[in-house]
Amino acid sequence: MTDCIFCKIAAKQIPTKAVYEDDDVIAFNDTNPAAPVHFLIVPKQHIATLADCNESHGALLSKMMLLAPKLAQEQGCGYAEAEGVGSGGFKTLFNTGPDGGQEVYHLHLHVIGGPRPWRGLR
Ligand code: DGP
Repeated sequence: MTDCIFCKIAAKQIPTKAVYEDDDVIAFNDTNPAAPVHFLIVPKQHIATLADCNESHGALLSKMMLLAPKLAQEQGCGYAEAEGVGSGGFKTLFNTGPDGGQEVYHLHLHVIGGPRPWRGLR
């Protein structure tokens, strides 16, 4: 996918500071943050949308979902039940398709948090 901005970021063709990276995924801060903490967890493999995923993507999706609370913790908006409601927390969001507000057609999981108030996402 030569014209895909997130493929270019994953391939290091566009220098971007990663908050996390392994062989399968890269996570980096959103250029248009909706909250004090707003980063994206992005598979290195080009998949356009969540609606393009099937059972073969299960392990990848699981990795992305399980990374969200771990990286949120590292980025300062983690949540631990033991610390009680009112302490920390974050949103996770996949935008899918035009009516889902998707702008970049390369699968990504938004992780959005930090002390409120913040505007959230369109
Ligand atoms: P979505 O609407 O779910 O497709 O959101 C795409 C997000 O990607 C949007 O919040 C802004 C962010 N974004 C777009 N281009 C870039 C980029 O080149 N670098 C970074 N870090 N974020 C980008």
